Amino acid sequence: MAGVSEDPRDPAPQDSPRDWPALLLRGGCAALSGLITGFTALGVAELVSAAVRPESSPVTAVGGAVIDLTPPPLKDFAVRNFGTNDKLVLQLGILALLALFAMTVGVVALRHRRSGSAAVLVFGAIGAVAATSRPDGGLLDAVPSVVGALLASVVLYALVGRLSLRPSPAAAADGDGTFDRRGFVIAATAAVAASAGAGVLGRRLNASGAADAVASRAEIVLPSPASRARPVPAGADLGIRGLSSFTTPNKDFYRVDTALVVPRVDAGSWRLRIHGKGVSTPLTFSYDDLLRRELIERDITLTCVSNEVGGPYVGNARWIGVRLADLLREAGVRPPSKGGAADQIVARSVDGMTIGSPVETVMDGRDALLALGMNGEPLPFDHGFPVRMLVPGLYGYVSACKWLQDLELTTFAEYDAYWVKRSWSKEAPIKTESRIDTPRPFASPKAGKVPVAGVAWAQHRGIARVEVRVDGGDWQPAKLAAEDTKDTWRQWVWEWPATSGNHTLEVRATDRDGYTQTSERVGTVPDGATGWHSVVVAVS
Ligand SMILES: Nc1nc2c(c(=O)[nH]1)N[C@H]1C(S)=C(S)[C@@H](COP(=O)(O)O)O[C@H]1N2
Ligand SMILES: [Mo]
Repeated sequence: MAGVSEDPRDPAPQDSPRDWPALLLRGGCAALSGLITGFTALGVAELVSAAVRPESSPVTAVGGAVIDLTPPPLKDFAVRNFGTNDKLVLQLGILALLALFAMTVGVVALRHRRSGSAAVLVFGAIGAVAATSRPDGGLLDAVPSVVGALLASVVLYALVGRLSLRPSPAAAADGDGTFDRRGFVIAATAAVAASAGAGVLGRRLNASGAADAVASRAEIVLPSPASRARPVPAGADLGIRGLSSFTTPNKDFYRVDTALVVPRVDAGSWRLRIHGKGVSTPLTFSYDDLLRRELIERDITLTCVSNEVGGPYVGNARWIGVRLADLLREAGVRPPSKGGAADQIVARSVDGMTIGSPVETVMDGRDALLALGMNGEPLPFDHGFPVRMLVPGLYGYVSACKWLQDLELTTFAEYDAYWVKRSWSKEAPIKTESRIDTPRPFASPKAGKVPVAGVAWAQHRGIARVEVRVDGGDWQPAKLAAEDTKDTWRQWVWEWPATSGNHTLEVRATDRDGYTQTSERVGTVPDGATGWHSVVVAVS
């Protein structure tokens, strides 16, 4: 043994050089086994989720849990920076983490086969816990994660087994070995093919569940409303280039919700329950029950509390629905001012969202709706099909529950809805706001007459005045477009005699209560942003 290092700490004796390419190949195959294992878990879980429900698939469930657990400032950051792509970014992030973890587990399994498989089961348990603890989750929702993880742990055990060393005549001399490369490739290919098959089939089945909902929507013919909205006045839309259109087309209407999978509810089996404190007659309605009632049509501008000054989360549509106050009265509900026991109405969606609105506001005579139609068609899935709530004058998170299925009368003292638990205000009337749509920030219009135009809103109060100023100078009155209703936004324009150079444009609105927007900048949490929208332009 002369010349051979006896030091057990020496990993690579000099005269017995390790076969690095072979080591790397084996390690790489181990990491690949881990990846394939992760793929198996997800593919199988997707297939099983088709038998349970699409939302129970682990990536969706973990994503939903992450959304619920994310602290509001971070959520705000995500919405601001990724916009409506925030959910895609979240899912890609989860997949990337999962891939890293899976490769690590594969390498660990090379040394400790059982520990590797155990780690896969732990990951399955995380998916199972996330799925069952979703607000609308049940024990059954654990099944896709559990079955996926069990099969995946077996796959990992089998794949890594193919990587065990077989002493070869050449390797025996220096302690390195080779593994059954052909066996590994066959096993890995089989695992990938089976997992992909399960995943694709699962996706198909989940999509066909949605097909019933799509078919139910396609069959709906909205009857003409008993009370029509009056036609939008001719002068409500100034038709200026770059200015938001008065009515926001459905495809351009902002979307804000926590749903990773947009719920696809079959209108045929949909039911709405009204129950709770002070309800003398609990009621249940089907979609057809609502369609047969007196329908009203109204223009209402919806706004999100997460809208930053100058932000995009506001839109105006023509809605068709039934008066919520009528249904409440039929159920025996009285507002608190008439001795009613409940001051909060909590709307629950099929995906477990809870949204609480003041009973007093809903019953004060304004057009609080259970909406079935949006801009002449049944509600799009993204916007709450089959039925959503709308209360003119209140931010969406306290009024506009989509995919509605339950209305419970309770009190603000007794129950905090989803966003209230996350530090947003219990009550949140929409603040008076204005936004410059054109010119765009950093635009470079030519010197001369430049139309500065935008929208202003103060739902259920109405806009009385809009003013613009340049470089902190005197406020100039803007021309207001014709008012549709006090529940809708209002366009405005000011002809700016622009001179060349850099300029800052600012806007402020005054509502019909006489309140003028404050210059004080506050963020969106807890009850909506304030401050003046400003735009910097370089006039050439
Ligand atoms: N079920 C459900 N309804 C919901 C939400 C949600 O996350 N889930 N978000 C609310 C919020 S915060 C807003 S601003 C409005 C947005 O409605 P839209 O997406 O149709 O514009 O929906 C409200 N209704
Ligand atoms: Mo919102």
